[in-house]
Amino acid sequence: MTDIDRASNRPSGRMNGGRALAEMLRLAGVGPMFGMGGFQLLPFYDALAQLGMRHFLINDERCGAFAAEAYARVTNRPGVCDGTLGPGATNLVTGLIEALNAGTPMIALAGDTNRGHSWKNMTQECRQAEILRPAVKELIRVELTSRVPELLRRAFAVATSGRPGPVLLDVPEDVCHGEHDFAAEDFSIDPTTLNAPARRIRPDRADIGRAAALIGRAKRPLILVGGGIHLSAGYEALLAFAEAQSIPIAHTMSGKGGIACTHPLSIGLFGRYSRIANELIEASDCLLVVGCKLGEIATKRYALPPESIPLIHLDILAEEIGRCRPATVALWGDARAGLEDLAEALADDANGTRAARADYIAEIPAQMWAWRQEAAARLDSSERPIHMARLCRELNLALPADSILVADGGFAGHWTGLLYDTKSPGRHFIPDRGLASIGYGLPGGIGAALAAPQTPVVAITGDGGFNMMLGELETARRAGIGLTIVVVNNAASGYVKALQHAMFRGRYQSSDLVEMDYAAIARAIGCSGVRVEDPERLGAALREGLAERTRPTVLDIVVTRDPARMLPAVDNRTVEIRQGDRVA
Ligand SMILES: Cc1ncc(C[n+]2csc(CCOP(=O)(O)OP(=O)(O)O)c2C)c(N)n1
Ligand SMILES: [Mg+2]
Repeated sequence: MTDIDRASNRPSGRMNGGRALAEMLRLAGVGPMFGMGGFQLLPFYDALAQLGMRHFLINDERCGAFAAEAYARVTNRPGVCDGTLGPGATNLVTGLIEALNAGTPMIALAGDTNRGHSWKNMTQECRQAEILRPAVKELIRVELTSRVPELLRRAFAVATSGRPGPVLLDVPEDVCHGEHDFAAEDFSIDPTTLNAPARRIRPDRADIGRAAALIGRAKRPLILVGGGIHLSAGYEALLAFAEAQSIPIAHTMSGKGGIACTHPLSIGLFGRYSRIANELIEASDCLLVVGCKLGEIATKRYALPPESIPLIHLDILAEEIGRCRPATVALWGDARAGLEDLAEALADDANGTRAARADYIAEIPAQMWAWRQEAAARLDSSERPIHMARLCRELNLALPADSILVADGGFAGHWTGLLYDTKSPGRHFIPDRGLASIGYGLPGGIGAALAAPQTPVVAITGDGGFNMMLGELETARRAGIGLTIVVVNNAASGYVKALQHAMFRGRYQSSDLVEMDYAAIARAIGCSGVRVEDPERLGAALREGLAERTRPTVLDIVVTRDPARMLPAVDNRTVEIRQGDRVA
């Protein structure tokens, strides 16, 4: 819909607050919404029905927030979810914090008490604004029905500007049910605020000059990318800069897909788990950190990178720069804009620089080859129960370049973060590293599948995370989406069990799950379900799932039950990693 269409399609006249909310979201062109109704927001639901807008009932508001969050990641447009007064609103908290920490644009609506009766023990009344405020970038309380369009407009501006994030609109019952005479002019929205990033800022010229000088004279520079590269959609700028300057790129879990993992300049994951990247960081003489917070996992609990290496930090949030590691040069700005400016500043010497770095660049494929040789036994393993590395290899083989893999917060996310290879730049790997809650996989997969209906979407989740969300299989079935859900069935809260193995000599407490057949459960809900115990069957099962386009498929993958072998590598919080220790 063009802006003109939108403008000519403005409503006017007497309507309630719920209708005004829906009309504004319609003008904003939002995608499918996720929520669970309650009395307060019912006028909004009624308006959605009348306007023919897509809204999915979810079985837990947390999942609605997760689904909207994943939708936003795939589209860079704010995802929309809602919850009713009290428990509906409080159930949104986890998903909203995921969005807050990951910088994902979202609009959440929460019904609140009728102000004529607030503070008189209304049913479900709680101090929800206070509970939700630290979970969002901005909480906007709507006090007048007449201000609904204006404040929703504000919500979009906040959600997509600067570092994107979630905005919660707290809507009292009487505001939602109350009526107002609206003029057509009330319904306007700035089209630039409908996508993130709404606006781009460029780093200071002098800072770009200082950074370019550091990079220009470096012999072994490296780029470390985080999730900010996706928020900025800076893929072309990153690739152009790295190729022009012959600089390899390492990524965090969130930054995976900044360039294709299969690109010769990609050195894979760095931080807690790494193929070859950590060693290359140690040997680097200049690091350019792009859109990355340098948090605990990226830095192996602040052990990386060595303080002696000059570090340039490019980030949209000025206060993130220097939080965990002093920056030699701070570049405050949009990732794409900053990379473009650096490329321009260094363009004249690019040919000479590439020649000078030829030997350095030649090391990368050789090191990657050596790593692959060392990891081959695990990647090709035919052992039963299935080896996680083998599962990752089969995902690499089966998933086409345009597919999206959504990874849950359990150890499946770490395994795929390390071993899954995206084949083109973009949002092809979506892990919930904002808050790393388990349970994101299935609802995240729902949001991603609805955002990209033509794209193959696979969600990988632990059995514990899947148990949390089983009800959402009903949502996925009802939505009729061809989502493939890979359940890593180890009959355990595996990450916890592995840590108990490493730290408490195998004294396990509350880390075992009942052995279950998730394929049978899926079939009972009307989904397709395939249980896989033989690694040779993995490829065919994945292809079967990808081919199913109208209902979800659950692949129940029986993997190792040995807690000594559940993690992709030694966790440096529990044991010192020594030379020669295996890294998957
Ligand atoms: C909501 C939530 N609770 C607890 C944790 C801590 N945690 C991290 S991994 C993990 C184990 C999850 O089990 P499962 O989903 O089966 O994954 P596995 O590690 O077995 O692959 C737990 C409990 C978490 N990340 N999120
Ligand atoms: Mg498990």
